Amino acid sequence: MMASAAFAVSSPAAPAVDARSKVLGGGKSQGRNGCRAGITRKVSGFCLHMLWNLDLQYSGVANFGRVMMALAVDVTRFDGVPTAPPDPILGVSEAFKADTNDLKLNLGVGAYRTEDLQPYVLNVVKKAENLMLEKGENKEYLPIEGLAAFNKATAELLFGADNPVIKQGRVATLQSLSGTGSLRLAAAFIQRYFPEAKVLISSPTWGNHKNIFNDARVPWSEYRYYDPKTVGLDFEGMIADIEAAPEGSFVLLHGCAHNPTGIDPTPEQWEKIADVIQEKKHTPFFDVAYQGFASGSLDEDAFSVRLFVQRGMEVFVAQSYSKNLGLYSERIGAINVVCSAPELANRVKSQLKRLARPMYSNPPIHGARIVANVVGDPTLFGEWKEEMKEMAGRIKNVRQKLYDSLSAKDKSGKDWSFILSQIGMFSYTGLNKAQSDNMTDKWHVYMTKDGRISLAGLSLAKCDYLADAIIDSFHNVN
Ligand code: KET
Repeated sequence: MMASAAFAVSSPAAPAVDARSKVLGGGKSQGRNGCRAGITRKVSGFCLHMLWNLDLQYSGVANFGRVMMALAVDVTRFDGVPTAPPDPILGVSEAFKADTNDLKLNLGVGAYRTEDLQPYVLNVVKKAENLMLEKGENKEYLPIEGLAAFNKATAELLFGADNPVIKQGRVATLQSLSGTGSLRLAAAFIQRYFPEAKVLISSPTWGNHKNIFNDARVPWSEYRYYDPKTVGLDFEGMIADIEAAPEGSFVLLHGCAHNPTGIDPTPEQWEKIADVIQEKKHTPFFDVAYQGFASGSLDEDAFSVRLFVQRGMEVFVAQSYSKNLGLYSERIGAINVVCSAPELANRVKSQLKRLARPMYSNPPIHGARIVANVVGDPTLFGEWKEEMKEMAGRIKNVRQKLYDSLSAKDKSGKDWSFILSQIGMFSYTGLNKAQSDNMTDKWHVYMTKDGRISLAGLSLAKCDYLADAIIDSFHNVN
């Protein structure tokens, strides 16, 4: 392998010793001898011999690239590393960028766009950032647990400032790397302290949930959630599966705006879910990535979490500010663990810190300050709620318009009203993989292959076009 590659070096050229020595591990200052020492460490005697001869015979730099290539082939450790498939959600954005057609529409990732389909930085975020600049704050490391003002604000936003669990100091809150990082940290905690326990995940769920628990080596199984026949919640199936799971499992629940289905349990159904989780001594684990985005109200969207907490249960909650404050790339969120005693919360927190330290040491400060400033300032807090209502309202408008367009254009009599009963950023269209492929290949509509479309990436002006694409894909592709 190496031999044939090395023999390919044929035209006269000087070995660029400095550069080659970098590749081979001998530093510039070591000169030729250093280079050879590097070679001796990394390649076979035969190759060493070949290169030594080249050194003596050739001058110029033209050949250097080929020599280097030959060595790179020989020394690789990566032969056994296959190319990973693109991410089912973030990979869609990459494919969208590469499409040059003017009609293209990105309904893949759940990221809010304006009516002009542009990314949106909230005004309150800009104001909070200006405040930060004015104060001239520094960039020192945060403690492992994050910014104290953020941790206080985020727990209060989630549970309600007057919630007894906060007053009694029963919540372990750690700022972490947005929703994903917070879930991952809790998964590591479960793996370490409950290695026998299983996590129950809804079927379907956000694609990354399975990756997170797989990578943390936490076993998981699915509970029924979506019923394609009713295009609604399979409540009986959900309850039966949670009931049948081994006692002491962790039950992953979407706090609101279930991703990808957009179907949430009713308050009465949440009560029953809490009943069975309590009976089976399971632990609820909420993923709250859309607080305020489902209904437009922060309190309403925290209903499920607060219900479980009010019942005196120990609860995990991962929070994200990607969507509701539009802080996607700031990676700001938190993991909260409600414990039955303050002393337990302290212990749990100390262990979460211990897990975070070797993973990423401590979290970034910028997003934490933004959240703390917005939530901590009554004026900014009020403005945020207004902006959130506007965002949630825009999504509701396109949802309605898409339904109207589909109903007007589709003459088959199909009932599209499920689109109106789904909530949050997404619509789960029921399109299968082949139909979703048709949406992309023929219509340049980028979406995930499970049939999910992000209405946050849709404008009123594009609803008719999207309706045409959906009708064509639904009726003409199997
Ligand atoms: N939970 C859910 C349910 C969720 O939809 C997302 C993101 C996250 C957590 C994590 O978000 P973070 O930015 O880590 O705070 N969902 C969108 C983006 C993504 O897949 O990463 C999406 O479903 O499009």
